[in-house]
Amino acid sequence: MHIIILGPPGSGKGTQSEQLITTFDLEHLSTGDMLRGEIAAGTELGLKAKSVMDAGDLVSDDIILGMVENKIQQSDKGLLFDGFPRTIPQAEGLDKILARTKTAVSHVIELKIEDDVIVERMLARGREDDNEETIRNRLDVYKAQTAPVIGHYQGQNIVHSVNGDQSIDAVFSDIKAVLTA
Ligand code: B4P
Repeated sequence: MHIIILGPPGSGKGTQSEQLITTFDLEHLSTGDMLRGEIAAGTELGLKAKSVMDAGDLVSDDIILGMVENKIQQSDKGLLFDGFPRTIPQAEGLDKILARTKTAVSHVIELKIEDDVIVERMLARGREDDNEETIRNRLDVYKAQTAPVIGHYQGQNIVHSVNGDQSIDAVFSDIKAVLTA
């Protein structure tokens, strides 16, 4: 079982992923965490990614797909993709990588939540890229580039929408119901 958790920035993808990997014994693949790891390690990739992330834009598809492919090849478990794919080319790239491993995505969980709730949550989180101007840009980028990814999977009947504007436990319980149905 490979699962994708999708949703606007700050919708709680990382928060839900922490519980999901334990309950369903999955490997967590968060492109945001991987990029922050590269920044913390001061790598060339991290240096390139930092200014893009601080502006709330997306890191290039080539960089992301390269990072993800390495991680998929090293894993022998079901994967939880958190914050990836964020563009149609990333979704198409993932299809090709998984086809080479003779596996496929089994569920796409879409977290739904209003912009104003997101802005409030992210300002409270206070990460380096969490100022109001950057957050608003990330929401625009989500609508333009990431929301179409849902359409990419809709034809396969594997997309499930969950209300992200509930307590952390209530969101988790809704996702669990989808995955155990
Ligand atoms: P990400 O690291 O993916 O993070 P995110 O979208 O900001 O947050 P997430 O949805 O995980 O929210 P969280 O659980 O933290 O992306 C960061 C940046 O990296 C992107 O802007 C982009 O530049 C780059 N990037 C990453 N992947 C990329 C890709 N594939 N392609 C190109 N670029 C990429 O929750 C947010 C806050 O809400 C937390 O404080 C949390 O405690 C709180 N919260 C969560 N659930 C809650 C609930 N139910 N109720 C109340 N509060 C809640």
